[in-house]
Amino acid sequence: MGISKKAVALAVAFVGMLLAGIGAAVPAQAAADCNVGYTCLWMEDNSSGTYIGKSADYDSLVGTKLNDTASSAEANGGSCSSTYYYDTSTRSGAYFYLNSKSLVTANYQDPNLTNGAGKGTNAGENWDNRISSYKFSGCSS
Ligand SMILES: [Ca+2]
Ligand SMILES: [Ca+2]
Repeated sequence: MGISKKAVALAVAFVGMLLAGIGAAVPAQAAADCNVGYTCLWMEDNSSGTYIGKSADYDSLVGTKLNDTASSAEANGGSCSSTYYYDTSTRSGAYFYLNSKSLVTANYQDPNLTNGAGKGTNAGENWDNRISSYKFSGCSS
């Protein structure tokens, strides 16, 4: 009798924990926030889907889920006025750039890379599923 009562109590506690977990499992839309100091890419349009935020001065996206899959972008350099995005993994050739959201406050995001993207020489091209590297530019030291 004692044991089965204890088992019931444990089961009730366990279900309670599960329910609490379900309630807490709904995440805030944190991924849509591109924090200061970061450049951000999303796999889908409108800053949605799989997300990556990068704060290094430059990097290749090869080996990440966002290599050749990004469909929207936002730049928010903390001390760098823009982010350049390249088709190649070596930061050369065709590119476009976005300004820093916090420093320039204009032209800092593109919600749909299909119909042109940002500014720069190749800004009028289709940049959907194409970005393979980036670098911060216009940095103050
Ligand atoms: Ca995509
Ligand atoms: Ca590419």
